[in-house]
Amino acid sequence: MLTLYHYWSSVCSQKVRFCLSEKGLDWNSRHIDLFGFEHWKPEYLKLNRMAVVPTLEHDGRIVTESNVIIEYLEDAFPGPSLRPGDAFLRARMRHWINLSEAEAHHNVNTCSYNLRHRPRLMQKYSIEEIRGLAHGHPNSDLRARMVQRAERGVGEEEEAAAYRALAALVDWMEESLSEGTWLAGDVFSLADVAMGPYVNRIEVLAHPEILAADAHPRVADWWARIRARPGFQQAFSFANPDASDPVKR
Ligand SMILES: N[C@@H](CCC(=O)N[C@@H](CS)C(=O)NCC(=O)O)C(=O)O
Repeated sequence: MLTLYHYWSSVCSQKVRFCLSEKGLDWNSRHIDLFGFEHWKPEYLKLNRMAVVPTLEHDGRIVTESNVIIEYLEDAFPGPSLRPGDAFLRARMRHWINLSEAEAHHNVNTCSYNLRHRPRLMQKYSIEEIRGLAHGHPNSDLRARMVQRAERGVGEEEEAAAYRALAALVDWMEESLSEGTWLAGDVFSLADVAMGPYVNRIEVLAHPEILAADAHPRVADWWARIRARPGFQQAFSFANPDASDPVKR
């Protein structure tokens, strides 16, 4: 039995939900309310020491880290293969999986903060409450960043640098897609699963023009094909259980 601990709009959770749908796997949902700090509770920390979603439980065994989880699902279950047969293309696939964490995740998180995360926090808590709550954060680096960001938001220059990094990543995708219909050649793979949720998020951030089809026709075509996949639609149809949340996508 598969149980996924996840949050509806978390890009890393979307990545795993997308993989589960593409593999045709049934799973139980355990929604973790990040803005209710459910991921800091001792029961959850026993599953995920880093206090982040997603976490996968498979027959009582725990797998964390979204990139590790999608490779695990591919290894553990038959069904549609999401890895190219060719060793070089598998290396390219892993390179994109890695870029989804090393480049896309960090920068998308920075660009999402002022627009999406901060208003959601401020709707629920005062700055004093956030300072108090932060004492309970299990990770000291994240604790300091949480207070600093809640107090001041992400700085203009930090945000601009993150948008520049995302634009460079989309340029890189365009180049990669000149060599095949998908990010790792002509086979839909975990590379596309890993990057899809980040492109989905960029589209609702402050600079969706990063994705403009005139400058990036191959990325635009790839994104249309990703969105048309039943697996993507199923994974992204998971509804926000909190109707009061100002963020809708
Ligand atoms: N490298 C981790 C990153 C996980 C991560 O940062 N998850 C975010 C949601 S996308 C989270 O749980 N954030 C909660 C927090 O920062 O307090 C993975 O890929 O699983």
